[in-house]
Amino acid sequence: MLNSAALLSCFDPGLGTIAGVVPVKRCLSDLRGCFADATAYEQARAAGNPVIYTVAGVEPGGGEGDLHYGVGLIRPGRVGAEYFMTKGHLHAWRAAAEVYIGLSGRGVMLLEDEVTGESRTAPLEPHRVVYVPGGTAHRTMNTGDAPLTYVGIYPAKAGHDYGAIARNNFRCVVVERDGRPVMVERNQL
Ligand code: PAN
Ligand code: ZN
Repeated sequence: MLNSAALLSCFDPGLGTIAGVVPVKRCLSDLRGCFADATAYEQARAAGNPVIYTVAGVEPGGGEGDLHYGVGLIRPGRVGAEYFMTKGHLHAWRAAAEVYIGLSGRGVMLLEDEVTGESRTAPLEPHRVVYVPGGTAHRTMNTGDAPLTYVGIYPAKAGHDYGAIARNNFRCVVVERDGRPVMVERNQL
């Protein structure tokens, strides 16, 4: 039977919300270990525990061919030179790809091939679609001075594996240099 609540949702591209969906909130304390500059992180924590990003997820079904999607909002800001970011993850089902569509603001996605470690960035902003292939760790950063909002669409059975990132982190970080985002190796910061 067609469930109309699952067939149609109404999102606000500015607020990064979906009508009737309670978003998950991630605060600075949830991002412990993500930022390379531990001193800057502790200084920021001493000053407070702001919400860094929210994700409103829609999960209509868990069947073989189903899709899930979420609308995310990342606030603007930095910890040291590193932009506010998501935790980042691999999909538990490694083959699962994902499509990100920029809605408002300006950001960058950090993509890392799990097997080769090859890293690259892709701009995420309005009129841009970023295709995240399977087996690719992905993290999103707000590189602008307004909220970044986007939608991410992925197979229902993708699952989220945060463990590998928590253990090894991403090889690279994206930092602000001369007002622009630059990708550098974590151990060369
Ligand atoms: C997105 C992410 C969202 C938040 O919907 O879940 O950007 O990032 P973290 O999950 O890393 O906290 C997605 O990639 N789903 O698969
Ligand atoms: Zn994902």
